[in-house]
Amino acid sequence: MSSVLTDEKIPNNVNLGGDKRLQRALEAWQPHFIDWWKQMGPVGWQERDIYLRTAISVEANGWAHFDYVKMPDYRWGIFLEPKDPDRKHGFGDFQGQPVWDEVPGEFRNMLRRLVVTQGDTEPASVEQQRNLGATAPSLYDLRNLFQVNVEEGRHLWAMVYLLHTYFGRDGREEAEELLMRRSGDADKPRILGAFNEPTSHWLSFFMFTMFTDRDGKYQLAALAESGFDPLARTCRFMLTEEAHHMFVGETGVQRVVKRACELTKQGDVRALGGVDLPTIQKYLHLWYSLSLDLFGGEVSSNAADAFAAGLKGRYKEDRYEEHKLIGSHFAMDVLEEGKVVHKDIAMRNALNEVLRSEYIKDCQRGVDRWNKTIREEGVSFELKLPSNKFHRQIGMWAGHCFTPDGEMIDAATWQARKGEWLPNEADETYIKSLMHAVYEPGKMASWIAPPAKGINGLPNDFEYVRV
Ligand code: BYC
Repeated sequence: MSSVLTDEKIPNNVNLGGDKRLQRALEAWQPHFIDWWKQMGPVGWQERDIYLRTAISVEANGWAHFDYVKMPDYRWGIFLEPKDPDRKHGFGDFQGQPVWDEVPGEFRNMLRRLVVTQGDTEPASVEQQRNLGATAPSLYDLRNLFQVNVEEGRHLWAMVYLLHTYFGRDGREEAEELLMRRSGDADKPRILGAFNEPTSHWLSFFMFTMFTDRDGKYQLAALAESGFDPLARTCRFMLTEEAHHMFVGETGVQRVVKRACELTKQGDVRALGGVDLPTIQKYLHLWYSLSLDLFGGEVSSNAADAFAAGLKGRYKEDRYEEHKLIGSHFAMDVLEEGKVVHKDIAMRNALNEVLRSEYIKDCQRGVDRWNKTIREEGVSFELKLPSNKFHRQIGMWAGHCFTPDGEMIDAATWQARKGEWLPNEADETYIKSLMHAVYEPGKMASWIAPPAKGINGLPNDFEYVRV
């Protein structure tokens, strides 16, 4: 099952050649995907050699192959973790029963919605980032951008495989729709909010890969627990690739922070061509709050239903002792008659908030590492995650105004002060003014420190993209 057929049109470890109908359907979708990639993928660079990692198997020690490749020739493949024939439902109403290899009729719509929502984010992020190649701060960063982009393309393939294999005609139609929606388009936007926000410069790209890709980690981890086994198996392997995306984000911001500190010690950071720490804080506020929205409403019957059906679990379900969650509660802040109160909510209905709480802890660990850099540089400043109520567009806190400290304020105060907390037009203009491409191997833009080490053991001045 885990052997890989790389000589086929679509590399895979799912014995695609053994199901001619499915193979034909996916081979028919493939040129549509390539058209979409050429039309909506990275602008320029398509004919250049990029030093990329390609997934070639799911073996822990050797799943990736590094070489120069032109992006449209990237071998987007279908890889699922090997099947465990004894695997049982780990949670929900079917706990202890054998997992499903087919979609049960009564949960078909719910499952399709989860797969489509997950799938939609992948091409969306590629669209959001398509112009960034023109202003890359180094060849190292340019290559990382394209690595993230091609792997988001592969994650789209992962979801399209599920749609084609398990959802018949509707699935094939959904797979086409995934190539039709467009990030930020007023008429046919991407499904989730953050995936319609512009990622128009590299500071936003690094914040996006830190915070929004990290939502991906938690959502994929919750789906990796699924009792629909093909979904669990594909998400497990996607998580392997996802780790690099968050690395790009966390270390990207860390390098901007480091440079900000170096320049702070020399004088006025902006006059010296850097991004000052207060501005970094504003972009942190923005992308963190947009990413919190991606967990859905705080109290959600959708989340309860998906858990009950065994389709979407908690982060690392194994860590918990109880897996049915009937009669248990989660203590959380809720809004009642315009006031914030702390209350017990039925656990199944609170599962979006439970997952969000795990995500918040993970984000805090990253911010702690950035603050360690600031301390090591001897600068007095602390980056902070804002309250989970700050600047929310989805869920209970949407439509109400809160400061980054979580204090409720009226709309007039919000309007008057939001420019202190979120990037304003002047900040955007300033950050964009810094974005000039640096394409000389080993050289970095003025506003970012070099990485600690290169890719795959190579030096920083390796020609990661053949310009
Ligand atoms: N924007 O019950 P509710 C990634 C809708 S990122 C717009 O509160 P639910 C990646 C919701 O659809 C991970 N609409 O929430 C990262 C529902 O609509 P309907 C992506 C939203 O359903 C970087 C209504 O509001 N994966 O992989 O429990 C680069 C009430 O919903 C939003 C997934 O998301 C929003 N933010 O939870 C590349 C996993 N939030 O039904 C990739 C699959 C909610 O009333 N998706 N709504 O029309 C899910 O598990 C769930 O759909 C959500 C929402 C967690 C997103």
